Amino acid sequence: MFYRKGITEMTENNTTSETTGIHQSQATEIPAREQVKFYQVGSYAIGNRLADLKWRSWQSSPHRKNSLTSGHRACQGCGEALGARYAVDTASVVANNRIIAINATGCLEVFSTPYPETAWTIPWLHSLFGNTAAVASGAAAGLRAMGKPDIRVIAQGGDGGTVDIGMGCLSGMFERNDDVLYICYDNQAYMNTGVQRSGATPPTARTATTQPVGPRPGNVFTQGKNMARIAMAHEIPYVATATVADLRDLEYKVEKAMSFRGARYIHVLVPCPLGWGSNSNLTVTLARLATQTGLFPVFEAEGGEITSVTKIRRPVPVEEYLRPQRRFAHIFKGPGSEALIARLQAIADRNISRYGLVEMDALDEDVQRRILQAPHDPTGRFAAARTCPAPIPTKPPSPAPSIAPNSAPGAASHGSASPTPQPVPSAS
Ligand SMILES: Cc1ncc(C[n+]2csc(CCOP(=O)(O)OP(=O)(O)O)c2C)c(N)n1
Ligand code: SF4
Ligand SMILES: [Mg+2]
Repeated sequence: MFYRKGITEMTENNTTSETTGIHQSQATEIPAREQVKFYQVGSYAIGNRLADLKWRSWQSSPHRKNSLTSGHRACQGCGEALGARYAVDTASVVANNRIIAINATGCLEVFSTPYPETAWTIPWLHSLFGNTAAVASGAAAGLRAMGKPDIRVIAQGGDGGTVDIGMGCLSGMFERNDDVLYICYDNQAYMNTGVQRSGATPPTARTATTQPVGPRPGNVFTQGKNMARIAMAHEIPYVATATVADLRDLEYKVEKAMSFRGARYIHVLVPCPLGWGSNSNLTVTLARLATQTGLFPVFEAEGGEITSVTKIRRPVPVEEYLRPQRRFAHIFKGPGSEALIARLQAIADRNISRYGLVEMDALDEDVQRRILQAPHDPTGRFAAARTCPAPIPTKPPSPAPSIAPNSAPGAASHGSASPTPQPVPSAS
């Protein structure tokens, strides 16, 4: 495991007491001054002091980079700040601090670099809103041309900068397999400019541009853009999803991504208290609920194939995730609320069966049945397409051309050099 390898190296460094001054306990391999707070054994909390070093977060290491340091202006409880700190610190440590970050316009860029200040302690470059992947590709190519391939390039952007305006550049980066790790911090809307809908905004969610009014309040029921699957379709070396609820998993995935050369993509769910209308102390809880409901599957893929999935012990009903967020408050009011919640539940259930998120045998029969019967088309888009009435013709249809008897089938196909068959003149 890459993550364990990195930590082991750190442990070996720590034993050199001339450099660290920390005494190592033979029995536990944990530095003596860390042996406090017994109640934390087995916990997965940040700074888990008694866990074996190989399981600890880079954030508990005195050797961490601290790439996004104090002084930034993110809101209290900002998932994006939390995710970026863990992701970039890990990438920096793994790259021996030989790293450069390219950042799309968006909250992360704005709150970390109010001119002329910066909260970044690594080389960092602001691109435009939509060309981050192209700028990162150029940086990687430039470093290669300068004979400095040891300097690693990461690119980062919000969901708007990634799945909407930046998607063309990102697809090109994937297709060329440029040596860049792209991290998308998905808070499911354009937060920096006042919470407008993006291609990653979930169905029914209220945003500034999807108001909770009318017969279908909030965002429309669509598939959205599943960027992780789009990245997988490019068959790049590594794709992963993660959330700020499991920061060690995020660190592990960044570390693993950095072990590959070529294009890599990590999609991190980062709750936004301001845009989601949630309490700032619920950021981690909501990220966890997003995965435990099945709404946000957490997995890894290599070369376009899924290689690991984070299982859910017990699927949580989607209401538990939706209720604490004011962006979904309207769906709990009004006559159609049960049907709306059922449709969202169907999306979660479909993910559960599609990604194999649960051990079915461990579930109650009614939950098993609900998941197995989850509609293949929870957003109703395909059904809508099938039932769409035929367009009303605006002028009478012209008579169907009769084909001359000696013309071969398919002779009129596109681009054919054969003479176009002429309609037989009508007798009248
Ligand atoms: C071409 C262009 N259009 C619009 C903007 C305005 N703009 C800046 S950031 C942003 C939204 C960013 O949303 P997202 O990428 O999801 O990042 P978030 O702020 O949510 O983290 C917009 C619309 C811009 N900077 N450039
Ligand atoms: S608006 Fe949301 S994403 Fe932006 S800084 Fe605040 S909490 Fe973070
Ligand atoms: Mg966003």
